[in-house]
Amino acid sequence: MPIDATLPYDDQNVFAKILRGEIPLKKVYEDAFALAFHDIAPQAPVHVLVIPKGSYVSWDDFSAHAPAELIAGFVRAVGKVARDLGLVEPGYRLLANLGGHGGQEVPHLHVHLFGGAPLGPMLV
Ligand code: IU
Repeated sequence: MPIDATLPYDDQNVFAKILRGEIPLKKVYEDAFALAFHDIAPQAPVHVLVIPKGSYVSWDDFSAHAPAELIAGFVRAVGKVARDLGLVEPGYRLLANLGGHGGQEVPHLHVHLFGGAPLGPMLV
């Protein structure tokens, strides 16, 4: 069920629990700015989620309100994860869903990193 991305941050959302270590995860990478882990329902041979450390509902919330150091650190982390997974060549896809029309289901900003096979054209 897609979320309303205009709602305040819910600190009981599943990724908040993952960040607090309350739920197990298949960790790929962690630093001061970001945590990356394997999606529980992968839609590609490689399907990793990268989330910022902090209470941000969506890309809109994060881009408007996060401190510049966190934004830079998060962006660097996303790139590093893809590089470390060996995805730069042959390539990969990044995706962030937002709100109802975007189909966002978890109300903590996450970037999907897809790779490991030719992904074909974007459907939308
Ligand atoms: P979306 O962009 O909010 O639609 O994507 C949420 C993703 O989070 C989706 O791919 C789920 O499979 C994934 N996920 C997860 O990895 N672990 C969980 O506990 C839950 C969802 I709930």
